[in-house]
Amino acid sequence: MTIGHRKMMGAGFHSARFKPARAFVIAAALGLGSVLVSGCSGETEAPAEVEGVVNGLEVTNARLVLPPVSGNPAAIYFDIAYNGKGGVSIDGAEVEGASSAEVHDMMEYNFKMTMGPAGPIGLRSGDAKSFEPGGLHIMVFDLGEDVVAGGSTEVTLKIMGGDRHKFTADVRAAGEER
Ligand SMILES: [Cu+2]
Repeated sequence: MTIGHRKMMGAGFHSARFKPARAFVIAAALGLGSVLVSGCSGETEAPAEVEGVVNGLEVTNARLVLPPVSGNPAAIYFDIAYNGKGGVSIDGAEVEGASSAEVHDMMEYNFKMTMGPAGPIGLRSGDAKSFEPGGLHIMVFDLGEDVVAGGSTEVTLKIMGGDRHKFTADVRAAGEER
C-alpha cells in the first residue's frame, strides 16, 4: 500500500516534469498572482493608528452656531459616517474654548419637544447620521469669547472605550444658515 502510494506520487511529479511549457505558464500565473495580491493587500491594510482619529469615522459639514444671546449655549451640527470595523459608540464631546459640551437629542416630554442629553450614539460599519437642527446636536456651554463667527474650533467626540475623534467646526453667527 505504501509503495503503491509512492509510485503514484512519483508518477505525478514525473508527468509534471514532462510538460515544461505548462509549468512555465503556471509559474508565470503564480508570479502575476502574487504581484496582484501584494498590491491589493497594500491598499486594504489597516491605516496606521493616528492620535485623535478613529479609523473609518468621517465627519463632514461641521459647524458651530453661536447663540443669539452671548453666554447661552451654542450648538454644533455635522454629518458623520462610519466605515470601519465593527461599530463605535459616541458617548460625549469636548469643544475647544468651552467649559463643557454634551451630546443632545430632541425628545418629547410632557407633550412638548424638548432637548436633553442623548444616550450613546451607536454607529455600525456603513452607518451615517446627521447631527442637525431639530435633532441630534452637541450643546456647548460657556463658550469663550475668542470663538467668533468666521473662525473655527476643535471638537472632540468621545468614543466609548476611550478613543477620541477630533474634527474642526466652522463658527457661524446666530443668524446664519444652520
Ligand atoms: Cu441641546
